[in-house]
Amino acid sequence: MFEQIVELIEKYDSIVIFGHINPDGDCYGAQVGLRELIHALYPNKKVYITGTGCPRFFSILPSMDKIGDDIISNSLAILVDGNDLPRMEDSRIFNCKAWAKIDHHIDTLMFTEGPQVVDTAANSTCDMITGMAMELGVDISPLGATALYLGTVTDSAKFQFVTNYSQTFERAKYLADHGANIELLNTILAKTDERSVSARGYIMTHYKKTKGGVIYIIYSKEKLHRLKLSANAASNNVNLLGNIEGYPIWCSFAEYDDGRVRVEIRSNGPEIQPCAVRVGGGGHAHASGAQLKSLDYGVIDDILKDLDNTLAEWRE
Ligand SMILES: [Mn+2]
Repeated sequence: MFEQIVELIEKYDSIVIFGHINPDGDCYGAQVGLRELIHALYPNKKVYITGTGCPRFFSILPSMDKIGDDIISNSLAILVDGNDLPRMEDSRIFNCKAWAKIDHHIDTLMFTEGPQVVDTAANSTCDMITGMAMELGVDISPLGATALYLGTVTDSAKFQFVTNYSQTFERAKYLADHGANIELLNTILAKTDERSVSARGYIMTHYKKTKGGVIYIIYSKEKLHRLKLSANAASNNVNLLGNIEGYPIWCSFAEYDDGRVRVEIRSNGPEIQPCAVRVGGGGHAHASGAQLKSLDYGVIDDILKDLDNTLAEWRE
């Protein structure tokens, strides 16, 4: 499955692994894990990870590399956990020498720059890279195993959203066998603080409902400042509004300080990815996102109407 990508890796002494905008545990874990995998196969290659990563885990996993433009322009780029070049956080990806992609998001067929492996049935990109390590017979380092476990557990919401349990647990076993520090990861993942607790209280008591039964919450930047919450942190809390009986779609709109708006949509009923695509976003069938240029209530209203229609059709 990964032959073409491995062939390309063989040709380059310098490789930069790129993750998406608003990096999460899967994107960061895949970057670190893939680097460990490549180093296990080719100890002399220079492999860099770029972007902001997840600083929360820097006490047990590596921080990100600072890479000069000269390195970028002489390297193979590998995109992980994202569809396409413009989705990557470090926009210098356009200046690389060659490209390859490993991802589990629904393919929009925009990536034509090189070989790619896309598995939309995989729960996480980390799960795919674990499969890659097993397929290639690689003994991944404990650090790589810990990083890959991070994405495996976060993107599946602690093994709740899994398409193939037998395969996922087989891969998780490989990571445990290779020294993944699961206890320490669990401790970091479970930690919260009082500010987050009060923000959660606000979210769970201030959501709204459309006529059609879609649950939503809109955070202006003023509201976020009052809550002492970043737009990303608010967006990452979208599942607080999930799984409420009778409301299969829930979503949030959070305004960044620069005026852009992050949209997150989730569903345990109809597929909502097409609605995200219609406003320039994308993702998974039941978990998608998008970004709006500004907090335009007309546009938000259109998205909510689109979701209402999707829900109505599904209920028929
Ligand atoms: Mn992912």
